[in-house]
Amino acid sequence: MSELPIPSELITCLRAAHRITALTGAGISAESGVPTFREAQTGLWARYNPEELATPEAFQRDPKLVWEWYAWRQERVRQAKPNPGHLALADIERHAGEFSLITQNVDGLHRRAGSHQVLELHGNLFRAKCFNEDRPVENWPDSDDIPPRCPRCGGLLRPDVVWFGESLPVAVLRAAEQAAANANVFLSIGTSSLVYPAADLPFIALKSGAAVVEINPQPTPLSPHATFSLNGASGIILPALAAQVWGEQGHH
Ligand code: BV8
Repeated sequence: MSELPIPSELITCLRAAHRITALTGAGISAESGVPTFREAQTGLWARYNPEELATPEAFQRDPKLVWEWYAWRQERVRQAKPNPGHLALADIERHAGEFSLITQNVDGLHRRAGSHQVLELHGNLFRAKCFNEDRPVENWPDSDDIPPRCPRCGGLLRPDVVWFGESLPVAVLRAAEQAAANANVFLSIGTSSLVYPAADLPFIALKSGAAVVEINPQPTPLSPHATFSLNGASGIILPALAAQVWGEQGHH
């Protein structure tokens, strides 16, 4: 792996950090072949805007359509595997001091890469909950119903993800805000920094005096405020960063 030019000040900063916090978005899963949230959807779903589908209104209007969109995304993720960016973050969790990983992603790829502490701000694609009770449902009897029905109350099942206009899980968001406020270095990786309250987290870190590192091939609203901007793919940059700071062999 050719040594990527990671700024030497950043290497020094990461080595000196007692606490590192990382926030990831859909971009970290792009190299696993999982389309980012705003990338044009393919095939049947090309005509839909994800921001319109990922809402309680869309589900109430057409529960079958929304359930099938998530079933399609589950299938895409099952066929995907963690990429070197996910694996590097699992390495960093093992070798850095205190490390917190916060993700906006619902694909579960960080856990499949070996990360243990993962704060899932927006839930998880592979969990379902009852739309009426707003309580998780682990399994349900086979049936042709789409969406399936809650075995407890007969209500419709829905994906256990946070839709636009819905609140984030309070405990998870509070832990994420703490991890941002206590970080010496905050890594913002593969996110367009457009969706709130997740997009607030790097600013909480900045206010607490942290160095903010943005890893993204494109500029975002965070870029002008970042201490370091590494303009490239996370699957390339994160293994190089892990290797140069913690001496880990990057995942080839
Ligand atoms: C809330 C789960 C209120 C579902 C998601 C008007 C009406 C209603 C709400 C609002 C409104 N205006 C503002 C809001 C608030 C709204 C919001 O922020 N909207 C935005 C669009 C303006 N937020 C909410 O609604 C949140 N809830 O505010 O509740 C409330 C308050 C009190 C009480 C009650 C209610 C809920 C937000 C959560 C929505 N759910 N996902 C699902 O996945 O189906 S968000 C969804 O977008 C994804 O989770 C994703 O995380 C998120 C952001 O997308 P990104 O992850 O950044 O991905 P994106 O595609 O955008 O960008 C990819 C990036 O990667 C790019 O920058 C690209 O350059 C980069 N990249 C590409 N390749 C690579 C790469 N980077 C590195 N390496 C690569 N190889």
